[in-house]
Amino acid sequence: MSAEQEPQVSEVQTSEAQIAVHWREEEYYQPPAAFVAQANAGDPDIFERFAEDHFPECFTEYADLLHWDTGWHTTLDTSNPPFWKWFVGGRLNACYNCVDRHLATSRNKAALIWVPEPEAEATQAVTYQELYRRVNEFAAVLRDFGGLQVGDRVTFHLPMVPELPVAMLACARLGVIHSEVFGGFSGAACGDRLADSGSRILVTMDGYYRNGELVDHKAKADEALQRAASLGQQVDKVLVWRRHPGRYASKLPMVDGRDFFVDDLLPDNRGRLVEPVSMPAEAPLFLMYTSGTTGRPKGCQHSTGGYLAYVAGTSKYYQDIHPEDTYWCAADIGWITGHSYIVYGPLALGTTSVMYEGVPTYPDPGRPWRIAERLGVTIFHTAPTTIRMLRKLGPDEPAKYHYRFKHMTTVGEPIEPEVWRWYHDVVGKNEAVIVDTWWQTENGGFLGSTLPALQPMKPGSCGPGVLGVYPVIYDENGERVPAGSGRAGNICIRNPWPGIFQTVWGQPDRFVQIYYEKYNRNKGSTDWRDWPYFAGDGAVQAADGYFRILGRVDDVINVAGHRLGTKELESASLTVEEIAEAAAVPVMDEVRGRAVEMYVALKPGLTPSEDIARKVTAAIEHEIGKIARPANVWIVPDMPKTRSGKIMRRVIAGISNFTDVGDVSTLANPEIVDDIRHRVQAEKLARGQIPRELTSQEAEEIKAFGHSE
Ligand code: 6R9
Repeated sequence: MSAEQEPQVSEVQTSEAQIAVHWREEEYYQPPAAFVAQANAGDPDIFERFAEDHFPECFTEYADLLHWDTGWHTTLDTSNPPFWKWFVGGRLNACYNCVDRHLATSRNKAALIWVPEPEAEATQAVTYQELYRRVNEFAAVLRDFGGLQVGDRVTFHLPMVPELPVAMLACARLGVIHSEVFGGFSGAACGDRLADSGSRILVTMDGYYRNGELVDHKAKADEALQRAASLGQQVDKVLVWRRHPGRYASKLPMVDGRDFFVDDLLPDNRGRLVEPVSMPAEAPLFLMYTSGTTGRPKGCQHSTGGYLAYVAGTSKYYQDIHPEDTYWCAADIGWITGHSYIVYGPLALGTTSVMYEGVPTYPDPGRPWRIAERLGVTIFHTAPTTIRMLRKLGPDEPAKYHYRFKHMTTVGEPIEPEVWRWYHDVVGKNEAVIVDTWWQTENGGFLGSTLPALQPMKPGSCGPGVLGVYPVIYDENGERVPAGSGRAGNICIRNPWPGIFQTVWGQPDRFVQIYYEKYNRNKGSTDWRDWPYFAGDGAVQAADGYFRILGRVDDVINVAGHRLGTKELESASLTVEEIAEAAAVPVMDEVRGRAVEMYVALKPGLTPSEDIARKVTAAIEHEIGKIARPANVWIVPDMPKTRSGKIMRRVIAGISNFTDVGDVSTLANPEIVDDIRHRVQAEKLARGQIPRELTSQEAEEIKAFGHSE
């Protein structure tokens, strides 16, 4: 890629299969000299080391960052495509790599610094030595009291507390596969994941602070177990950490013989040590569930060796983590970003990783900057939705605090160039480099980004493929869409990389079908070149090789960086007795990027009411969680449908966003469109939900919505 290329004006082209995208090219920002001088990846020589003709051996550079009990004999085994195996023959333990091996040099250094939400409560520094103790003791509990063995699954439903990384690392120590469900998800959503993973143990917490309130979290456990049981999964034990040991914060009683306080179990395990189990590189380390086109969540299965090598390598070069950095990734560990870039990557490198319990704007939008100032944070990592919120509520707050970031990350959704510039100028005080990192739950680590000292930043673009990763844009027919053509298409990765997930837990056919079938050239081939990975995102590549990600091409709505499946939202709505049909669509939202709007049609003979709309919202909160709460629920007389009876989501998405609904002449009931439009748009205006004008890119997204049906 050549960064010096003249900014180019994209052409507008339209075809059935491709979206045309046109916008102003943004200007480059160069990394500050002070950053370049100290960067881990400062020598352009690195591009040569990771050049395509050095694939796959280039990734031994990442694997060499780890301690291996036994070396590997095959870097990449492609014999059973697309189930790639990395570092075959190698054995290691992820917990040993993140904890034990740092003791010799850094036992007194903070591994984690935990900031509770209540500002009066003291910050907790957990040294590597203490982490070692806590992990060992909890591993003893899991093994001896929980009866867990290598390969068993255990589900966590834990908030942002140090007990979460402790529990993850304890599992890793035992070779037990952890599956953390985001704490904000409902009990029902947790139950679905408990059942899918076949967990016999749930680890949860009584309560945690959020927005100034001590949330009763344990209340969700009963619901989760009930749901799991209804799906045929019996959970034997619930291990409950207490937010304040000895003081139970939940209103729900503990169930005798089933629920146990962890702080009651630990004293008997004081000082116990558990040998780290040496695991094959390709043994699963954890599952992380994500939404897709159908209702059933997908448990993305990540490996031990490939995954850990990949997050360590990308943390070193892209996060530029040095052992003496204080690194704060403000994501939730309940998402992949937290697994890779709060826990495994930073701890593998022996740095200090900051965790914050609560809401970034609590008690005011200066909070993150106070934390950064107090702890001397040097690297800051967050999502556009948080940046937008902090910019809206406290645009001048960063200037009031004396922190200095050398590096900042944005992840999870496209960032608008204006928001990027506020992040750069105000949060970064014009002295921090920014990396916009594009990747997914399935990927383990970054796929698209700039190497911070060596490639200039461009607001709104993530950059080129990362080291050793070769993205490409294909059109619907599998033809390559050239860089600089101004045309969008489906972004794919041509080659495997060590962080790629191994399969969808229990659904290997779905793994192949969703991610590889579309562009596979030859099913019998064991050549990785025939198996491009289909990411499910639309993208455009500029002439300089930088990618701009446009968003999902499947039926997934990205709300505040969280993937919500339309089918999950719709089936939740259908649990309301009065509802006959439901459709979920995205609407543009100033802070969250996208919000959800639900359209529902009632069973015959029923009259629309506020009460029914409220029930739909409650059902979604119950089935998924509050993050999925719809902005509006519209009860309509009928859905716009094709002659074959399919709901045309793009039409209602157009109505919700006040954009062109496109051609409706082929609908079975075209007359309904105007009817719905008048009702919905009049009501939105009455509610003060005045839409802003969409960018051409956003308008294209709405037009394409639901096209995968
Ligand atoms: C890590 C994570 C993945 C989806 C992905 C894409 C969107 C993530 C992005 C981005 C534009 C970025 N996405 N990073 N879009 N620029 N830097 O977010 O994983 O929760 O699985 O979401 O998020 O649409 O496909 P996940």
